[in-house]
Amino acid sequence: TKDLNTQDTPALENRRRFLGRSALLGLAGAGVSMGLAGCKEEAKPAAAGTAAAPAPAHAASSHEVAPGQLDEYYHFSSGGHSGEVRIIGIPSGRELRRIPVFNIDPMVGWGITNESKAIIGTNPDGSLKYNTGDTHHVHGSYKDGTYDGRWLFVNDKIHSRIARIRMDTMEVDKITELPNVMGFHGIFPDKRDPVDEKINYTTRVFCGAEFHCPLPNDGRDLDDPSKWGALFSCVDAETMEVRWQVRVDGNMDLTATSYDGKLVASNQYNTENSAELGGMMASEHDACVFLNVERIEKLVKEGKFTTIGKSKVPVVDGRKAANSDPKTAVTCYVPVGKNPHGVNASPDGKYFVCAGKLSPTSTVIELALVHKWFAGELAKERDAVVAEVELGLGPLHTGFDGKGNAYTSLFLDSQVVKWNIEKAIAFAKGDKTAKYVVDRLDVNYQPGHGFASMGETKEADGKYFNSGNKFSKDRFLPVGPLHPETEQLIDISGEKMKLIADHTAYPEPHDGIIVRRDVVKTRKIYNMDDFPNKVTAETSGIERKGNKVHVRMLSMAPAFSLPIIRVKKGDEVTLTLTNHDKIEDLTHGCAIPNYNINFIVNPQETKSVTFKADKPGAFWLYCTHFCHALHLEMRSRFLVEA
Ligand code: K7E
Ligand code: RUQ
Ligand code: CUA
Ligand code: CA
Repeated sequence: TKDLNTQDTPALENRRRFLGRSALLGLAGAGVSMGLAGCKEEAKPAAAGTAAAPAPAHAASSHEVAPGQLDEYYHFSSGGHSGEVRIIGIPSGRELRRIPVFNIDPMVGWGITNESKAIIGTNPDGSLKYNTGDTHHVHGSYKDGTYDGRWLFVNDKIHSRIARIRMDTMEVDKITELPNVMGFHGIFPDKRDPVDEKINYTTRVFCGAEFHCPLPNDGRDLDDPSKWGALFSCVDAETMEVRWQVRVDGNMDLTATSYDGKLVASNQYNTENSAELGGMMASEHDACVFLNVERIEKLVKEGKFTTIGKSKVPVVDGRKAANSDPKTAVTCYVPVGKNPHGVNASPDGKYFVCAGKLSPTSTVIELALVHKWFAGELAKERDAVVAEVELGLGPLHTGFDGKGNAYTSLFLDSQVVKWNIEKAIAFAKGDKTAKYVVDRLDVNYQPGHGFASMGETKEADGKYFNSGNKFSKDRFLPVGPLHPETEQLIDISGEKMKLIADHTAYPEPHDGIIVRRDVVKTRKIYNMDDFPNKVTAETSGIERKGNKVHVRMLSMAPAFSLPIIRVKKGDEVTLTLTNHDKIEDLTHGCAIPNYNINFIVNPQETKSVTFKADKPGAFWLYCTHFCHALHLEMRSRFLVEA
């Protein structure tokens, strides 16, 4: 690209030399193999004295969380194709909890109990519709530009579902499948209403679709990808219903919302609308598409939309051909560096940063200028770009410290680069003395997402930065061909970044948020009355209606209320269990051997399972969760008559 700004440091040059020719050649030719080439070169661990040599062990620092001490932050992390979400303490790296979302978790009984199955979604025969998921991005609901501690939202890239986690119990309470969408990747809640000044909190969640597919995807147009399309979706945060969709040109990767609530952005690496790898890399520029929420909702209100297939969700046309007049357009396609991955909004609300991936640059787009374009006062979309500066090879994601600095991950260079946004803009405007690169830090290895403490809120505090690395190689004890991932914790409070810890993660976290601990307010125990099917001492017992048997039982350490549960072979058994213990942390489990039943009930919680008693015999229903000195004795006889 002609308008590429270059500002390199000697350190980067050394590192590139080490990375070897293949990666650079790959980049020069926009080669398909560039990503792999970078990894392969660095996989030779013995290159001592180079940037990739293991960092020296760090002495215990002030970041240590001593036994009995609590962390300063919660890190809510996606779990990738494990389908879950994790909660980690920062700075300790302690894994505090796993939240099953799209996966099955026998520990809590997620995907096993009737209640969790109803949330995940079932087939007419009661079996789960899906039991896999791919979570990439977790984001919290907002109020006044910062987290309100109410909800987390997370995407499922495989089956295009959005899940909501209530933060008082850290459990999923709703899952919605997006119609006519494939590869739902970017997700971001809005920060305020686009019109109503009084609504300063999250009411919508936006979802980008990465893969084109036939519309509707019912067997038509299989051999004509030119007819396939990608839809951007808006989900109501409260009801979790899909409010509307917009058909765009090109695909959508990640998503970010503006602090003024008016615009939402999605980076596009396939503006070519291609179905093939080569075609997706054909253009010199791709785009960051901005969607005008107020205008879209006006069109929906006026009935100016279509629907697709069986879906009743209004679909507005956001393609270029239908949006040539900026003053009425619902979409603005701002050209950015080739095949970008990632778009992030700066905490001051002024900029959106897109990273190039196949271009070594980061593009800074000024929100006010995008607004100007929508007002018909900016000549070209590209004029909204205020800087496009070189950072290094394979830039992906960007975090912010709230002090005007951005931190971009460089996948190929295996670095995090700290750069100053205003200086980058000054440099791009012609001030070649403006040193925008502040610092570089080698990470181990190949970083994906990087994110800072409170970095996606107005309260970005510039304390910690988490680098989610895709390869750990030699950083941990070998555990077989499959390695853990490395989450590296970086102290960003000073001018220079300081690597303070290597934390392991089960594959594969992508993105996360680091939230101040005072934001999160969880319940100590459940409220029994929140469960309409709760079992009390009065209702405990066995009720038969034909071959349907309802077993109502309660648990109180160290016993279940029914010592014997007798049914007949062929009965359909529903077992409802309420934990009557009120002591915080006193959880019981319920497992039935040979019947594949396994779940827990927390204090004052109720859960149920339904299954067919198809195996005659005696089975010990036992407590799985160590609860009492007589935990092992906490069991009942489940007797199935032949
Ligand atoms: Cu870069 Cu899905 Cu956010 Cu992974 S995506 S890293
Ligand atoms: S028993 S404390 Cu299996 Cu040793 Cu659990
Ligand atoms: Cu109840 Cu163990
Ligand atoms: Ca492209």
